[in-house]
Parts: sequence; C-alpha cells; structure tokens
Amino acid sequence: LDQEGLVIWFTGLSGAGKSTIAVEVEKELIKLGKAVYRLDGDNVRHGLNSDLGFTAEDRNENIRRIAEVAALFKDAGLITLASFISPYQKIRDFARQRAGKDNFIEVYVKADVETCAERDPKGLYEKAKSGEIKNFTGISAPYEVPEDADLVLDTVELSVEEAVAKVLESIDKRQGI
Ligand code: GGZ
Repeated sequence: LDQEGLVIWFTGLSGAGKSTIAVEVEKELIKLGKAVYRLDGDNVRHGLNSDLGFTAEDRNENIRRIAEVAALFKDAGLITLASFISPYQKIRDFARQRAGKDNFIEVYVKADVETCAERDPKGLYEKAKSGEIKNFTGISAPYEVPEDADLVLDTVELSVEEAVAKVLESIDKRQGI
C-alpha cells in the first residue's frame, strides 16, 4: 500500500448523521483508490461485541475494543472509519492515544437531541422517552461533548455533501489524498 494508515473517529448522538457521512466518505475514498474499512454498530455489536449492552461500563468496553481494532487496521495501512456514539471523553482519548495522535482525526457529528429525536429514523427516541429503552444517549444517558475534536460537523446546518467534503479536506490536510 502506498498510503499511511489513519483512523477517522465519528462521535455524536444516535441520528446525528455519523453513519450516513461515514458511508459517503468511504465511497469517495474508494473512488480515489484508497484502502478503507468502516467499523460501525452493524458489523461490531453483532459480532466482536455481541456480549455488550449500553451501560456506561459496556459502552466503554465496546469503544476500548473498537479502538484497539482501529489501531491495528491503521497499522495495516488502512484508512479506518469508526462511527460510534462513543459518549465518554476519556475513552475517546484512549482511542486517539492507541492510534497515535498524528494518525487520528476526531470528528464530532453535532446535532441537538431535539433534532435527532425528530429525525428518529428507527423510532428509538420514542421508545427511550416512553422508557421502553433504558440508558438511551441524550434522553436517559449522558453524552460528553468532545473537548478537542479535530473537526465539528453541524448536521443541522450542513448537507451530507458538505460534511463529506469537510472530512475529505481534513484527511487531505493531514496526510494528502
Ligand atoms: C444509544 C442505542 C441504545 C442506547 C440501542 N443508547 O441509531 P442507531 O441505534 O443505529 O445507533 C445507536 C447504536 C449505538 O451503539 P454504539 O456502539 O455506537 O454506542 S456506544 O458508542 O455508546 O457504545 C442506536 C442503538 O445502537 N442503540 N440502544 N441505549 N443507542
């Protein structure tokens, strides 16, 4: 591979747009001939982390394992896109440290909880509000706003295309694409 590995870490509330943006960034990077791999709840929580739920402890263990996997993929030279709520600052800092700060871009996908609850594509906010789902981030579990994100994408203001362009620009600045 003639590329250096990199971890792009998307954090934000459910429904903020993390996966949507990561999927489109992945497509663009593939078009550019980059080797890329995307980690998200669908391929991680059903397999590697199928033993974990949504308590604070389980979320931190979820993110710890993903941070280790992302660091390994980065070592293999892949651009690794990780999109997880990752609500706790301390474990996000751990993910950065494991990848190495020069190989890590933290992207805060920002949308207020009211907007996310209006979007509610899977009806999860409604279930969280009724108490059917417990420990739901933004409703009955915390989200710690990133203190030192490399990039903030306000998805109330930005289109998906604009958000994707900003991520690509940030990768380009970091290591050239
Ligand atoms: C938050 C939950 C919960 C609770 C199920 N809280 O929008 P989604 O559905 O597809 O993405 C959410 C996903 C969050 O998993 P993560 O691995 O990203 O979370 S963390 O980083 O905090 O470990 C949501 C669904 O799982 N989901 N229950 N209680 N999101």
